[in-house]
Amino acid sequence: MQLSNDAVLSIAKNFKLNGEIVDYAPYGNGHINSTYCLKTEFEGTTLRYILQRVNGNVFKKPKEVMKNILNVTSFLRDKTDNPAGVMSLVETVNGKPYFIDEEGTCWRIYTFVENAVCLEAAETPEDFYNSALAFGQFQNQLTDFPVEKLYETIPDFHNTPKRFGDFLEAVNADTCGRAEGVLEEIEFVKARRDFMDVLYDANKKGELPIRVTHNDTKINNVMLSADTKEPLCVIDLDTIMPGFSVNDFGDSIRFGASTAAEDEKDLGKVWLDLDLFEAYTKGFLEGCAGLLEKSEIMLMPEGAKMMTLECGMRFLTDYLSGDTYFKTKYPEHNLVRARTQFKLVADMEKHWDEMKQIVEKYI
Ligand code: ADP
Ligand code: GN1
Ligand code: MG
Repeated sequence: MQLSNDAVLSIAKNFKLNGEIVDYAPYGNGHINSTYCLKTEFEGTTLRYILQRVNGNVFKKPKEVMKNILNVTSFLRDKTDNPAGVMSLVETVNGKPYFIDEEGTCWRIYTFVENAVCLEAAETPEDFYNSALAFGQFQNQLTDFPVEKLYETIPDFHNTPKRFGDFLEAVNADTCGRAEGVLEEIEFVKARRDFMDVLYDANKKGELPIRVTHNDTKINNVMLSADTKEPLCVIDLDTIMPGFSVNDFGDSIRFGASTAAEDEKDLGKVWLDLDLFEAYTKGFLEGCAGLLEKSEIMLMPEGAKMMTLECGMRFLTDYLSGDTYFKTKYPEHNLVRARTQFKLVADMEKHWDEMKQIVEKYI
């Protein structure tokens, strides 16, 4: 959804911005929210802000999303001596951290994280290592955050067995008549039915604790210092919820250790890059600084495969259901994305022993 100038200005005027808005444009590559960069002129300099329309189809209780973000960011701010490393919301003129418009849609403004880069793909293994440090440190800093204070902003977000049930329902309903064209992909998922319980089973056995996790750890959800590329700030805090550390690890691998983009059409270009896998493993464990248990670390390859399989299944479910969840740019977009995920899963299975050995090196 793109807004007219007038609409942006009428939303933005509800917030306490410094200066007058002189420019705005859609911004970033997120699949869920609508993001705009606003520019204002203030005392002779240009300031930037991030305006976001929270997707009410995905986040049914946006006020709970905002409460989580406020709680977590104030907790992190109390811990740090670098406030630039924590996301900061701009208040509305009524002193609120978000604005609800006439249609009930939730809007918020963050100050722009300046002197930083947000990458769609690592340019070097060091970039990826730095993003791993950022997410590992984030995990570590939140270890004593009171988990009972968190709302589950998307229930069962990384409940892969439940996602599998939703997928089967979408196949059976076949509301768009698309199932016949993707029988191979459907079989690929069904053949991995048993694997989907692995992390929940480990949790039941006491091998995988529930922690406060980010749950959407793509490299484009972290800002690195523009000068040094060192970790600066973790962003996209909408899905902070109780979860498994190995899923935070795994979602980063899914997106960032692939040799191709998430929506690459040529599957011949899509592989798991084991050097990137190792760089991330090293960085994530360093960032976690001894927090993770051995049994948990041993399950990191499972986290990578789980997040990749789950995400592929989610893209395919959305394709079968008429593309109502993820933003798409063309009719087959979700199917293309699902195929890259399944190619990666297959490649992980091929390199399973190597993945395990890499992780063991860092215990
Ligand atoms: P989505 O949930 O749709 O992925 P994000 O919160 O990740 O939305 O924002 C989309 C993009 O906007 C990010 O990938 C990043 O490039 C940019 N962005 C978001 N917040 C900020 C910020 N505070 N400062 C600078 N860039 C930001
Ligand atoms: C979405 O919002 P964004 O683009 O960072 C999605 C993630 C998926 C990802 C796939 C709330 O992330 O779960 O892994 O797309 N976020 C939500 O790229 O569903
Ligand atoms: Mg994002």
